[in-house]
Amino acid sequence: MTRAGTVAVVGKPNAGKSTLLNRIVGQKLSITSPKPQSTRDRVVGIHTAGDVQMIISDTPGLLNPQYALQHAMRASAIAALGDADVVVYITDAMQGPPPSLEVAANLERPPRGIVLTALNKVDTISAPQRDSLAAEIPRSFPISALTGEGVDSLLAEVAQLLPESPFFYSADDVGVQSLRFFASELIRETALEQLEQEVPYSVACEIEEFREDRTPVYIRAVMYVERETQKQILIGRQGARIREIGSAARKKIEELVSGKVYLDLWVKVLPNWRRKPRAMRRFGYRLPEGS
Ligand SMILES: Nc1nc2c(ncn2[C@@H]2O[C@H](COP(=O)(O)OP(=O)(O)O)[C@@H](O)[C@H]2O)c(=O)[nH]1
Ligand SMILES: [Mg+2]
Repeated sequence: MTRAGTVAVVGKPNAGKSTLLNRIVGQKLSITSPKPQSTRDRVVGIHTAGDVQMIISDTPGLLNPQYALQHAMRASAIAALGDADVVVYITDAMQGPPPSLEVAANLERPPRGIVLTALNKVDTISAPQRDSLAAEIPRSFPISALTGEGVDSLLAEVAQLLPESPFFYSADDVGVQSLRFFASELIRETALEQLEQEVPYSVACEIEEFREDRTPVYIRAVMYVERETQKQILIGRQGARIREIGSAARKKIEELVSGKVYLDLWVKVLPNWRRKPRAMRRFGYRLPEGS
């Protein structure tokens, strides 16, 4: 008899959702960043151990949407939440006792699945603080997505709660999204690392060509920004910034495809794309129904 089901990792921006997904699947599937709102759409990881298979969705941070892209991000998180057999509500333990998921996510009703609270970043607080916090919050698990502490206990509980079911994926699958998707995310992550303040939030990455049949693998990608001034920043003095982003991103993509890559990276302006549903769809961000 096997168990299999869906798990949604949800929580506020920067709580450590993507770090937790990567920890669980043992690979860097989802981009992480000290800057909030790095995850824009769900990233799905598969974790199979023994007779249990978890299909885990990392989601964008729950926040009050201000513009179209944030509406799409919230909708993506809410959809994953609604689909899940088990919800892992992840909070930053440094911030003390969290509000309930319903309050944090502004939900009208509790989700269908069972909610476990993961009190993350316990590596940043003392053991007594950790223990009293865990005692205070029902069904909570003190963890550190960064060090791995407590993650096995959390997973053991999740496993117990999943329904009896055949596996949905083969036992050695880790991700389900395309190499194109992961490559564009790695380019965006590199832009987040190398750029200050508002600019990286305005970056969307589109893969125009991905030729795996060539050696090195040929990838042509465009980073779209919202304004001409952002384009200048992204390109940098005499192209220094774009070259650095390109070279760092290329190394990450080479790990992903286990081979040499030629990354042909461009910058273009698409004015105010984060507020434009059509532009967002083109970048693969799904808008909530009816918009
Ligand atoms: N100290 C500490 N930092 C963490 C932990 N988990 C995540 N972080 C950091 O918190 C930041 C946000 O993490 P990320 O996974 O991108 O958060 P997300 O927005 O919820 O997906 C990153 O700088 C992570 O390295 C943890 O357990 N301990
Ligand atoms: Mg994230």
